[in-house]
Order: sequence, then C-alpha cells, then structure tokens
Amino acid sequence: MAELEGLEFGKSDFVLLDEVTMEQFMENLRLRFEKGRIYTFIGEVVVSVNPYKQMDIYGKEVIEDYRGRELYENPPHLYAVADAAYKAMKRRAKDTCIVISGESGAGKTEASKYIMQYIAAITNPSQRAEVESVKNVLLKSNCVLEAFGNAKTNRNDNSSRFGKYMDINFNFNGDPTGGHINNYLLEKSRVVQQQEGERNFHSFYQYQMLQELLFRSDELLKSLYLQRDPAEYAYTSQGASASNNDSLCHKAVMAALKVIGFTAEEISSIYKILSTILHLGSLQFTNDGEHVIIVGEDTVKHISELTSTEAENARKTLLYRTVATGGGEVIEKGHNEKEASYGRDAFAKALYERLFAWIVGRINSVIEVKDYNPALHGKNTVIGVLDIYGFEIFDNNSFEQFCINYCNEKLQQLFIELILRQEQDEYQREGITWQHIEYFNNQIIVDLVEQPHKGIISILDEACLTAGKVTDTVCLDSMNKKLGQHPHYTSRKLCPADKTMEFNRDFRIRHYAGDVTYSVEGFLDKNKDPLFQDFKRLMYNSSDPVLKEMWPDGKMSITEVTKRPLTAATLFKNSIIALVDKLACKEPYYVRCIKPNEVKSSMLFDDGRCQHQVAYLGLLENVRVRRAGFAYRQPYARFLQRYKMTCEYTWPNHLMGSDQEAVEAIVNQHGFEDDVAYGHTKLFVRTPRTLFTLEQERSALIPILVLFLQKVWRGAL
Ligand code: AOV
Ligand code: MG
Repeated sequence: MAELEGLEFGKSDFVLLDEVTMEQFMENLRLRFEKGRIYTFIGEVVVSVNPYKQMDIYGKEVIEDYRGRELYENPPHLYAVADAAYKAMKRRAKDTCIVISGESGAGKTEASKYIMQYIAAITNPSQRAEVESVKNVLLKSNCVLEAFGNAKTNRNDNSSRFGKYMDINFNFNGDPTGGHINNYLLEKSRVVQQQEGERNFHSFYQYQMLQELLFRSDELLKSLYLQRDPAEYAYTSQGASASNNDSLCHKAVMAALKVIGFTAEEISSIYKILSTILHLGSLQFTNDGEHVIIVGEDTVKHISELTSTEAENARKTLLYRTVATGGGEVIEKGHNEKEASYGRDAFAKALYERLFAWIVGRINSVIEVKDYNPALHGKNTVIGVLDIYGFEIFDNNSFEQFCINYCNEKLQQLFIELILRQEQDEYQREGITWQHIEYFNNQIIVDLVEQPHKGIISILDEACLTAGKVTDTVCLDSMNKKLGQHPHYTSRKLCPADKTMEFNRDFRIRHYAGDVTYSVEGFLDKNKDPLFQDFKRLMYNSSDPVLKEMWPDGKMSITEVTKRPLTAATLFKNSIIALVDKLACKEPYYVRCIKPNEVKSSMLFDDGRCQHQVAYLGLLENVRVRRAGFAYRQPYARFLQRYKMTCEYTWPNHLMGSDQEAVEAIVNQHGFEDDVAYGHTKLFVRTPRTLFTLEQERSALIPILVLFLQKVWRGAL
C-alpha cells in the first residue's frame, strides 16, 4: 500500500481509510483531485479521475521511477499497474490483461495510451531493431485508429466509437514480438448522420483540412473532386465543424500510416474511399414522372472514377436492384426515391465500416507474430489492453447506445466476477473466516439483454426474421409483453403515467450505471443492417485492388442461395462474449476511470456525479473486499520453498508434520502472526509489506548462502 505521499494529499490507497463509508471515500477522492493527485489505489486497482488538463506526471523520468518497482513503493499511477501486469507476465509467465473502464469521457483512451507508452519504454533495453519496429507499429496504430474510429460526441470531443482490445505478445526476454488488435462494432450510422453538436469521424475533416495542400497545390483535392470545406458535404455539415487540430492530426496520421507500412497506393485508396463517401452524401434522387433519377450525374462520374468502376454500372447500382424471382429468373427492379436514398446511405456506411476493418486487418498483418517457435523462444506470453466505448446516455439513445451500454454491463459483470466474487469464493473454499460483503450483481441486466429466447436481442432478432413488415413499434409491443415484469425494464405503455417517455417509441433499461431511455425507432433496421447485393458486386468488380479486397462477398451471384446473415446485435453479442472469455482467462488488472464533471473542467469536482460513479462502479465494495481480505496467497509448499532459508527451523529442510506447520514456524519467527490466515491449502497474507520484508531478508541471505556453498564445495568446511 502506497504511503509515500504526505497526508496532505489524502490516502493514496482507499484501503487505508479509517472507515469504509461513502463520505470518507468521496472526501479522499475530492481532496486528491484538488491536490492534483488523480490516481488512487484500491489494492492493485487504480482509480483515476480525469484531470482535464495536461499533468506533469508522465514521461521518461517518471517511468524510470516505476520500472521494476513494487506497487506499494511509489505513489499510485497507471505506470504502477502497467508494471505489475508486466512483471506478472515476465516473472510468472502469466498472460495478463489491463481492463480500463468508466463512462464516456472518463479518460479510458488516454489511460490506455499511457499504459502502452510505459510498456514500450521499459522493454527492449538492447534496442534490437525488429523489436523496436514492432513497438513503433503498436504505438503508431493508436493514432490511425483514433482518426478513423473516434469522433466528437456531446460527451467527449475524442470519443471512441469502436471497441478496442489489443494483445501484445512477448518473448521470454519480455520484449514485444508482435500483437493483435480486435475491434468491436464501429458506430457506422455516424457516417451518414450525427446528433446536433456532434461530428462525423475525425478522418473526414482531417484530410479535407490538409494545410499541407496549400503548399502542395490543391492537386490532391482536385483529383478527388473535393471542396476543402467539410460544410459542403451533407455527411460532414450536420454537426460541429473542422478545427486546426484536424490538420495537425492529419500529418500525424499520414506519418503513422507510412511507419506502419501502408503503401502509397493503399493510402491513395483510403483517400478515394473517404471522398466517395462524401460524394455519396451529396447525391440526391428525384422522379422525372416515370423513373427515379439522380440529381447531379457528374457526382456519379466522380464516384465511379474514385472507385475504379464503370460509370454506367455505378449509376445503375444506385437506382436498381437485381432480384431473383421464385422461378430462378433474374430481374432488375427500380428503386423508389426512398429506397434509393436508403441504399445510398447503407452503401456509404458499409464502405466506411469495411475501410475501418481493412485498416485494422492491415495493421494486424504487420504486427502479427510470425515464425514463433516455443521450443526455441520459450513461452509466448501476452498482455491485453482493453479500451472500449464507455457507458453513455444521450438525449436520444438508439441501437448504438444499447450495444455500447450492454457491453459495459458485461465488463462490470467481469469485474464482479473477478474482483468481488472469486475472491470471496476462495476464502470460503479455503475455510477462512470471512464476513460476506454484499454487492449489486448486474447479471440480471445482462440476462435481460442477452438471454436466449427471452432477452431483448432475441426479441429483436425474431422481429427481423419475421417475414413481412414488422415495425419497430410492433417489436416494442413484443418486448413489452415478454419483459413487462422485469424489474429493470419499463416502457410508457407499461407505465402510462411516466411522461418522460414516448408512448409508442421508448423503452427504458435500468442499467447498473443509470436509467437509459432508448428510442426503438430504427432498431430493427440497424439490427438487420441490409445492403443491396448490387453494391457488393459493384465493389468486388472494381479495378482498385484494395477496394476489391474489402468486398470478397461481392463475388456471389444473385442466384446463389445465401444463408441469412447474423444480425448486428447477435454478432456484437457473440464478439463481446468471446472478449469476456478471453479476458477471464488472464490475470486481470483494473483501471477504473471517473469523470469529475459534465463540463470538461479541470477545476470542478461534481460531488453528485462522482458519487454516482463510485457507487455503480462498486468501488466501495471493492475496498471492503480488499480490506477485509488478503492481498496475497500462496500454496504452502511454494511459500516454504521460497522463504525457508529465513528461518532456522525450516532451513535446509524441516522436520515438521506438514508444510503448513513449517510455514507457521516461519511466520512465527518473524512475528507476522497477526497478518496471516491459514487456509486448507494456502497461506493468506493481508499486507504486501509482510511479503516485502521476507523478500528483502531472502535477498540479503542469498549472497551469504552462495559463499557458504562455495566453501562447502571447495572443502573448506
Ligand atoms: P474515454 O475514452 O473514457 O471516453 P478519453 O480518454 O477520450 O475518454 O478522455 C476524454 C478527454 O479527457 C481527453 O480527450 C482529454 O482531453 C482528457 N483527459 C483524459 N485523461 C487525461 C489525462 N490523464 N490527462 C489529461 N487529460 C486527460 V469514450 O472513448 O467517449 O467512452 O467512447
Ligand atoms: Mg475512448
């Protein structure tokens, strides 16, 4: 437990509070925030409060202070957890993971970057070129993914609109040999529509704002048929505008793409796809009395040129769809205006989603571990870093918020499982006397969303599969019927007096982190996520190899019977369940981020908002479990093996009845009786300091022992 700071900064570990009450917890959190101490431990968990200003607590020198040190030797810091995860991985060959959670804008992404920088800084001391290059790609990938996957929302100017889990692989030396990025559900609806005050993904503004182009002539923009001003385009003119920061970031992104190894052709294809999307947004459809036609045929030409497709094909794809009749005949069916606009937007979203997935895949192809031979190189170990979109409540919450908030429920469940439940289960198993600690288990909300047949996702899927026109409202009815009794679900229909919801539109989930009212409008469409097959074929037949590669499913002909694809919610659910499984088999380290206020101020500590977060994150329960509990535990045999040299009764071998008795002898000789408990198979140690003292004694004894043994070998004794 860190006690290295003066008391004027508050308690650096919540475990040290005089009493575990909300008042004391909040008092300490506030005091530390006001004194610029944004990190506080709960044992090995780091609680972080977003400072909303640059802090002078990062960088090379500070990294050196934390490198290789024990958690309690330094003030709380992200570096301390990063080092603990790294040490566990290196010393004990454990796969570890660092899970960063907290609501939107709480500081998760920033924390993940500091953690990555720390790991990069402490590895590869011999500067081997191939390791340096892996590190470089890992670090640089952040900037690219942020450009394409982050956007300004009303909660966070740089909000992650996708989930990211990055595995870093290490060799037996503890140096990174590669990695892998998993991305989760990009919020692609943002490509065509943004809420008031929000923006499209940064990438769209960045390359249009390219100041470099002022010097390099506007050739590039001309070749893309683009205007410089994002306000010219429907998809980038709805919300907030571009800023100088965009052009700065653009330079960094370009440099990063090059470092990662994107070729000039690939970068050019990325440009072209972004421009295509913007042009698509400008396309309008009208009816000439007989047919639906496109307003602005020039734009179609630009699109076909940018996508390396035939202009006529592109035009047709925007206006018609090919359908196979029951008799196997293939016919072309014209869209009405609404269908054409719908198709255009679906195409724009899919283009962006596939571009993003392709970029992630391309980065992975560079960093994936190649030719790793465990026999030669030892066990390949992993540290995973999870930075996902945080819990969010907007004025208008849709399918995306539903998915994001479900994901946060799952992560909270994992926290409960690993930090609160397993801990208590083990005490019970080992027969340690233990006062059970109550906590809210959010499994009930997870079930509400994901349970087969009964959960919201199942009901949505069922509605999507039903032939004919099941509308969002019909689906809402079905949810009301099936879930009306659920304590965490309600809707206006079920509760007519509640005027804060719309009658035929809204349902509310009582999430672990607060109540969220979702508008069911658009849920079915977003879940089904249809895209006319014609667009896929158009892209597959592009002569741009990069674009073609992104659309392999365009190969199928219309008459081929295809299995109904899984819905967006089910795909997301499956990927999140797989993620949780992946995390659950690693040794977890936690960073719990708190957002101090709603106005992005570095001065304001909003008690109400902070207390709410402390409550739903289960931090008080975390302190209680930790405090009443034991920081370390070790099987008797292992403990004995390591520390037997520190006790006259156990060195070199003990003559006692059992290992437990021998361990008791060691503990008694050092006077640690009050700090331990004896389980059926393990010794439980309450404070890390006890182990630290034993470690120090052991280290001091080793040279003496070596001398002694050398003398024995030489026959001097
Ligand atoms: P998030 O990842 O938790 O939200 P971010 O990490 O993007 O939140 O943080 C939001 C903003 O807070 C950043 O852009 C910084 O301006 C500021 N900030 C956060 N941490 C720090 C820090 N350690 N030092 C200085 N400023 C900080 V979301 O991605 O929306 O859930 O989906
Ligand atoms: Mg983020």
